[in-house]
Amino acid sequence: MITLALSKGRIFEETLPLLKAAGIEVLEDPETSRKLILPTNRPDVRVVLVRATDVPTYVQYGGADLGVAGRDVLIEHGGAGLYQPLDLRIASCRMSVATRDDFDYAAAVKQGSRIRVATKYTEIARQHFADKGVHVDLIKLYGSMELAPLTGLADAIVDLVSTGSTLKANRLVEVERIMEISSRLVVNQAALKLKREALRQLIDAFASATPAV
Ligand code: PRT
Ligand code: MG
Repeated sequence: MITLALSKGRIFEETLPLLKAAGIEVLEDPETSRKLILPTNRPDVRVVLVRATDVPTYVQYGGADLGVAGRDVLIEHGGAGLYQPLDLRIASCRMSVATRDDFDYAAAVKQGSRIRVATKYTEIARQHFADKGVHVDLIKLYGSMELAPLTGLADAIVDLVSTGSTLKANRLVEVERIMEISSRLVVNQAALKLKREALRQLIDAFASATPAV
């Protein structure tokens, strides 16, 4: 049996065409089914639904043989025990710094002031500001980051931006792009040895279905 870990929503939706190219069809819709283990047309392949941030953990400890996770999630997780053979170029967005439109971020950086930054992505933020030599106080949040600058909790946020409409709706502006984000295939290293043939086939099929840069 091969177990693939996916999160509901954009990653599931955008992985479906890649699975299809590999001859795999998921037999139930996660939006209507309450099942957490979904069968496929291949008796030897199943999909497990987990939180996006739990995908690397499932694959690391062998709860799944492989999975699909955002670069953001993988950096925050650390990537230990994971083989990352392929950038699938799906669920693309960018990691950015955003502030209220009346906050002068460039001036604060230039003056060397301590900046309060709220984020769910503390590892990416820590590395980014350390590389820039900017002093920050990081405030860990688990959601609704956009609210932090509006309430005075923080001067800035580090968050994912796709269309920019969430920032706009909250009168925030993107002041710095940190990195481009897309989702990768991650594989359990022990499984890669034990189920070599089957996993290789799957990785190759995914690679063929992934558009070149
Ligand atoms: O939602 P939940 O709390 O269950 O988990 P999650 O947010 O970790 O999962 P999900 O499915 O929302 O995201 C999974 C992965 O998709 C992330 O790890 C990213 O790699 C990728 N991705 C791509 C995004 C976005 N685009 C995105 N736009 N993840 C989140 N967003 C959010 C962003 O945080 C912000 O709130 O969408 C909002 C911004 O979107 P725009 O279009 O308004 O700019
Ligand atoms: Mg989300």
